[in-house]
Amino acid sequence: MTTICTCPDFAAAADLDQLHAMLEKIGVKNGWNKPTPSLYPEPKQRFVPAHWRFSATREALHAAGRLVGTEWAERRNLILANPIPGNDYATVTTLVAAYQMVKAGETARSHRHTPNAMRVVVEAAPETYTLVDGVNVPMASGDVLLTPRWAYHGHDNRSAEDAYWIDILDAPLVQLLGPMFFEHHPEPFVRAERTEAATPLRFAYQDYLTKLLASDETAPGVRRLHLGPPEIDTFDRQAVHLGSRATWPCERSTANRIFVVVAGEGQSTVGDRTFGWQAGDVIACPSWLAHTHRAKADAVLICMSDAPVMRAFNWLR
Ligand code: GTQ
Ligand code: FE2
Repeated sequence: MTTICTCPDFAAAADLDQLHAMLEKIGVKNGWNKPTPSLYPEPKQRFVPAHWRFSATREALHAAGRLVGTEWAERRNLILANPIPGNDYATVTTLVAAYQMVKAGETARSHRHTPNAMRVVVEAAPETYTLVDGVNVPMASGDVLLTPRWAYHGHDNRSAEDAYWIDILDAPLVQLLGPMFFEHHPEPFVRAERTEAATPLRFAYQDYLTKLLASDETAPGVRRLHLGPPEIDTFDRQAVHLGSRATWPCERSTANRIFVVVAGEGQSTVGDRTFGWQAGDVIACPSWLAHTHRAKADAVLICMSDAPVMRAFNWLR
């Protein structure tokens, strides 16, 4: 088979319109006809500030608990998709948050995936576990639990109370870059025998709260504690304590953040939006927007941030 060259006669282009039409024929776009980077001296944020109330989603999870079984739903979760047109997943550009509920006596089978995950527990009675690589990790209210990429993990609620928590995953970043892999555990759900309450994958509430309260103030009434070592490369987490009526002003940054309220009450202004919050609530704080957090009553927040990604490529400002 021979192909006949149907190249446009560029030499005959009399004006830009003709040239642009010819460019179409060879499958290229002109780069001079659209806004150049110099017209965007600063990041334009597509995602918006947003807030979700645990009090509302708790009821929704309860109804889902009646209608959706963990035998066929991989996870019974509610995705906190940022409310912008066309988005049904990401909470901020790189991260997704979801509420999840595992009923009393119920299990969610083990799987593994390339996205990294963590959980902030809202309500869980003793003997509620997340299984990581075959070991039970206890879940209690306020605990922060890490599930690094490719670790097998499932959930096992052996208590008599339904358990509620918030998942944070870097799945939107993985989708953006491409390396998305997922596998079920080869066996149906197996209960783990071994329990490890003290592991680098668990930040127990009482432990980190004690350290947080013993740390120096970074602003009047504001204390912050990094929950590390990292274990996860793409996002970090900080516990923040705001004393009653303390205000924590945060400058805009290229890092995207998600806040989870662990305790207390207050209000946050993100960009031009203000949200009143309580324990269990989630706030999306997209990059390059200033934000301020105020406590009405002593409050503990967990702040997840993709700063490690920005820092790795020297884009953190
Ligand atoms: O618990 O393993 O919210 O894999 C989304 C994906 C939770 C989990 C989510 C997940 C999980
Ligand atoms: Fe998972």
